[in-house]
Amino acid sequence: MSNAIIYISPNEPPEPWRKALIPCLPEVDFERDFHVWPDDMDGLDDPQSVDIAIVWRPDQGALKHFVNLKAVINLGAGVDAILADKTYPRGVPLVRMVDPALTRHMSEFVVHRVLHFHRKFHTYEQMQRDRDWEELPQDDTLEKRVGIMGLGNLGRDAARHLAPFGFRLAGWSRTEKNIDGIDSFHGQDGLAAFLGRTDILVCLLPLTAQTEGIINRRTLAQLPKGAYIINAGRGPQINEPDLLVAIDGGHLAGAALDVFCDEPLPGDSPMWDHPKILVTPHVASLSSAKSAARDIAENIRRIRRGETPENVVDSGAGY
Ligand code: NDP
Ligand code: OXD
Repeated sequence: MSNAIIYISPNEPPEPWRKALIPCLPEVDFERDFHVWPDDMDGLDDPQSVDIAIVWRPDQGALKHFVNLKAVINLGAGVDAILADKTYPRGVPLVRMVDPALTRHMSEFVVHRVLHFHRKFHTYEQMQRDRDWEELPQDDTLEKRVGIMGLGNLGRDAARHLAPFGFRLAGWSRTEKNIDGIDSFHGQDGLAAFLGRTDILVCLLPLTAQTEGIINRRTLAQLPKGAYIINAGRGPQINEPDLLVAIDGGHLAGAALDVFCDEPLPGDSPMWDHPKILVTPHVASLSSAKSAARDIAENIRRIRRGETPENVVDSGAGY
C-alpha cells in the first residue's frame, strides 16, 4: 500500500499547493495519493495509509482520523490554531513554515508601518482630507526607538531591514540573545525595561499561553506616552479594549493591526473606522506555494526516510 498525503484547510484552496508540489515531488502519484479533506476522500480507501498531513487552520478534530501520521506540515508560521485542537495527535511532529518569501513580505509590512508612523504619514493623510497645508516637526530617525517583540525568523529579519534607516533597535525574546545592533531584552524580567525604551512597538510573537494578553493595561502603561503599536503576531496577544482605552486616553498615538481576537474583524468593531488605527485583514505576509513547495517536498522526503524534518515545533513551548 502506498503512502498518502491529506490536505486539510477549510479556507485555503488546495490547488496552488498541489500545483506547486507536483514538480517538487516527482516520486509521488498525486492522482492517487494526494487527497483533500473532506471533499476528495473517495479515492482514499484506507485513511491509515495517510502519513503526511498538510494543513492550514484545519477543522478541529479532522487530524484524529489519520492514525498513522508521521508529521503534520503547517502552511504558516503560527501553529496556535493547531495546538488549540484538543484532539491534535500530540506525539506527531508538527512542522511550521519558515520560508524566505514569508519572511521578506513580513519585513516589508513592518518597515512600511514603522516608516508610516515615524514620518507621521497617518497625520498627513488626515490633513489632506482636511485640506490642511502645514509642516509637522520631523523626528530624527537616529533617535527613534523601535522595539520588536519576538526575535525569531520574522523579528530578526524585520530588524535587519530597519537597521539601515538608523533606528535605535531593541528586541524582546524568551531566551537571551546577542545580536549585533539590537539591544536585547528577554523574559518577564526584561519586559518593563524593553517597553520603557520603545517608541514604536512591533509585535511578532507566536500565540502561546505566555503571550496571550501580553499587551494589556499594565504593559501599555509601561510604553512612553505617544508610542505606537504594530501587531502582526496574533490578535489575542493584545487586550483590545485596553488598547482602545490607551489610544482614546492619549497615552498611545496609534496602532497598525493586522491580526485581531475575532477574525474576520466584525463589521461593528470600533477599530474599523478609528482615526488612529490602521486595519489590514491578516495579510502582513501570506504563505506562497511557489516559494515554499520545495522545502515542504524536502521535508516530506526526510520524514519518509525516517529522518527528523526541519522546523519542528517545540510543543512544550507552543511555537
Ligand atoms: P519564531 O518561532 O521564529 O520566533 C518567535 C519569537 O518569539 C522568538 O524570538 C521567541 O523567543 C519569541 N517568544 C516566544 N514566546 C515568548 C515569550 N513567552 N516571551 C518572549 N518572547 C517569546 O516565529 P516567527 O518569527 O517565524 O513567527 C512569529 C509569529 O508571527 C508566528 O507565530 C505568527 O503568529 C505570526 N505571523 C503572522 C503573519 C501575518 O500575516 N500576520 C504571517 C506569519 C507569521 P526565543 O527566540 O527565545 O525562542
Ligand atoms: C502565519 C500567518 O502564521 O499567516 O503564517 O498568520
